[in-house]
Amino acid sequence: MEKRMENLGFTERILMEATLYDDLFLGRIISQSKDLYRVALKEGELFAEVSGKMRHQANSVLEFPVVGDFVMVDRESDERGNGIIHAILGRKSLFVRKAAGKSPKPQAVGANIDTVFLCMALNNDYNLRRLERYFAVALDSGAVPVIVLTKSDLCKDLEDKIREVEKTVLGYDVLVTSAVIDHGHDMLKPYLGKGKTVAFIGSSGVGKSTLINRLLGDEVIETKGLRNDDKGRHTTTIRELFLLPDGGAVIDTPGMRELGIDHANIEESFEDISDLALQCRFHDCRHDKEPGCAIKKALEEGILDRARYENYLKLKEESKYQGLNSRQIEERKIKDMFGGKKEMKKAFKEIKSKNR
Ligand SMILES: Nc1nc2c(ncn2[C@@H]2O[C@H](COP(=O)(O)OP(=O)(O)OP(=O)(O)O)[C@@H](O)[C@H]2O)c(=O)[nH]1
Ligand SMILES: [Mg+2]
Ligand SMILES: [Zn+2]
Repeated sequence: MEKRMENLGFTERILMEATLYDDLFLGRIISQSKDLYRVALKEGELFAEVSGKMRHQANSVLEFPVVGDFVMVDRESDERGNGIIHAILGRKSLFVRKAAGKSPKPQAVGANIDTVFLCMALNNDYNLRRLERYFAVALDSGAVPVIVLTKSDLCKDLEDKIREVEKTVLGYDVLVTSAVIDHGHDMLKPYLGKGKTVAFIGSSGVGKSTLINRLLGDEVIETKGLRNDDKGRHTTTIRELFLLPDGGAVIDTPGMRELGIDHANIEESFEDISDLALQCRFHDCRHDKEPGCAIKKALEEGILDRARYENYLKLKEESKYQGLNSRQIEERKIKDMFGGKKEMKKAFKEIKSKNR
């Protein structure tokens, strides 16, 4: 039982915080299906929903539980009905993306993650610009990103790829795995262990669940076998937390088609570019036509990769609107362009009168 509590990540900090709640029981969210959560407790599991008060008081979807959250529930078993979740304990980290579709709402992917494995396959999934996007979001989550390059058996220029990736993630760890070559998953072991939680994130079909099965030592999660005919179909459909036999917890997530940015740490993930900008002659240099621009110089000399710089600008633009709804984004764009609604109307009037 001690081991189960450790595996569940019930650390000193969490146990202390839990003592603040009388008559409630500590649990951890292991999966979610619509409004119903699966919660693991010291002993056993139960289904639970959030309390009416919590639902009512939530200002954002991020205030609802997500897989990995530590929560306080009102019972130890659901034999007499679903449990009620009354509180979410302080989150150590939260990985947030922008939900797919038209509504730019944030969506939590997982909470209390120590290490987030950003998985990218070394076959046709390989894309440095997408990696930059994942890396920027991960750096803002509070979890430490580690890059996992999967399917190395399908790669012919491994050394070059590793070098490129290492340069892209500025010294963060880069691991190479293969599920075909035995024990390829051993690389991940140093990040796992008692009280630790790791999560796997990446496109569909890169081999996330395959790696997790290896770590679990069993085919717990459905994958597609070694067929590799995975074009466009998703195998994993829910986010789920598993306990590892050697200690610690692991979160599997469904492949993402695209990682929309809600929050990201662009400056840190492109620290090379931020550093260059400090060397521009003018502190408010726009790296456009100004003389003495260090970024332009680095681009010309090939020190800074143009595609990387363009992606930096793109991601920066995208994260500028973080956390806003579509109406707010429109207002912000108007403000950026004209300085405000009033100014926009004035500008339109002027254009109209000129065209007359
Ligand atoms: N050649 C090769 N194939 C692999 C490797 N790892 C996984 N695969 C295959 O890739 C396919 C997809 O693996 P999954 O583990 O289901 O991928 P996933 O990332 O969990 O995909 P989603 O659940 O859809 O997000 C399966 O057919 C695996 O057998 C590898 O290292 N090399
Ligand atoms: Mg999967
Ligand atoms: Zn400049």
